[in-house]
Amino acid sequence: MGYAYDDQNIFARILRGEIPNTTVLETEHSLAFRDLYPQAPTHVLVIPKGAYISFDHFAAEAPDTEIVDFVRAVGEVCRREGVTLTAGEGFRMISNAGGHGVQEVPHLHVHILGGRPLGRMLAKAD
Ligand code: DGP
Repeated sequence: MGYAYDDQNIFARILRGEIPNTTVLETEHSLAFRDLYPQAPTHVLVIPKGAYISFDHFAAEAPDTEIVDFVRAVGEVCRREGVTLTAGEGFRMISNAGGHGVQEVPHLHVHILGGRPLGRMLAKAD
């Protein structure tokens, strides 16, 4: 079974300019903007402009140019937010996928969180 992308998801609508966002960085193939419900002083979402649901979808089907652009965009956001190991105190990247990953928006996004100690990676499972 292939990947079935829903082009009515919120981030697709942001990419079409139908919903406003607070942009941190825009590149040829990627967009980074602030999470609406920040969980840390830095909470930025980085998304590819292409129609990919999840990281596995992106890794399987995106051209190399889009993958390089996306990875570089993540690094540049970290630099701009001052959370790199050269200028700051570090960060966490999270990319939720599917039901077990508790993904709410079915367009690939990486959360970049930082600006405070973030605690352990996972809370205990329910
Ligand atoms: P996830 O569970 O990984 O799919 O997280 C989706 C994130 O998207 C969540 O942290 C809240 C954020 N979010 C949802 N709707 C909007 C929106 O309209 N604008 C922005 N900037 N963020 C949103």
